[in-house]
Amino acid sequence: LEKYKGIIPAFYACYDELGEISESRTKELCNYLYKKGVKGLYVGGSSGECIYHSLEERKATLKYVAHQLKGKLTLIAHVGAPSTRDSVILAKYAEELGYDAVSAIPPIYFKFSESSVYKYWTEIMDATKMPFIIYNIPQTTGFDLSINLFKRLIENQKVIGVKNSSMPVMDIERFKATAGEDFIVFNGPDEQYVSGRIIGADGGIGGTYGVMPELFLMAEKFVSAGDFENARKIQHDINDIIVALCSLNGSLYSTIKEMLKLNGVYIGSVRAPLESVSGDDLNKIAGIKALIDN
Ligand code: NAY
Repeated sequence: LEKYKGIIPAFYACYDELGEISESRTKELCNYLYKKGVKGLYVGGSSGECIYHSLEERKATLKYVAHQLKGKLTLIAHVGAPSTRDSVILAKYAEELGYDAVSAIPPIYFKFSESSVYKYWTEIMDATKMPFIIYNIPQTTGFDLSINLFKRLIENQKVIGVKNSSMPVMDIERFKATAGEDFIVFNGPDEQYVSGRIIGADGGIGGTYGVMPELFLMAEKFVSAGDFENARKIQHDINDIIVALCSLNGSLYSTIKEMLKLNGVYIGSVRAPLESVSGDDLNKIAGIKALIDN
């Protein structure tokens, strides 16, 4: 399980000038993050704008990333889709491509009972031989993974981890305490990376790692070394940056993509209804980048 322990950026959707998924730009972002020294990539999740992509587009992104980085980085495919059918299709495709693990949010839009969610995740697991990582993100899905359901799920040997994006860091501690040492808990909220690690997370998957991988890698280095004083300082800097990133008029991912442009990485903007940064707020991008560079 060592290959899952570390900094795993949530991969961004890469578009061409017309807003279509771009193979060359997807590969360019792969190379950029690979050179930064991250542990792996979480492909097609929230930051990947997966819910705005067709099945074919999601397959394309999974394929381009695998072709570029398979065997070089730990690759986790997020396959959660509105229907179980489509989630299973994506899981099988990720297995064909050689991904290390699959992961999924619970089903969305309607309210689902714990038994429906259990069934959904189990059907995805049954579809392949791959390890599975539960994705708990109650603030966007409205479904909060309970310890009872968690206990039922981890009876299945395929479940090797949980990516926990709920805000209480205590949830990380509870999942870890319930599942034991041979189980990976990923910190979800980037604003709490250091606290998540200290309370029991083995690493993290995050939407802002891609724009400041150096800072998260440094935070991780300090936490691993037991240097909490310095880890806390880096987290403080990270949080100033996240607050600034979230203060502009477009979506967070649009801001992040504008910042990447300043680093020479062009991956387009975001797909509507997500909004692009516009007007005067575009002039603030360089200032936020300066926060990272310093
Ligand atoms: C994914 O699947 O893309 C992620 O892992 C992103 C998780 C993000 N949470 C939400 C609600 O979007 O990384 C966080 C988030 O961007 C970060 O904490 C900044 O708020």
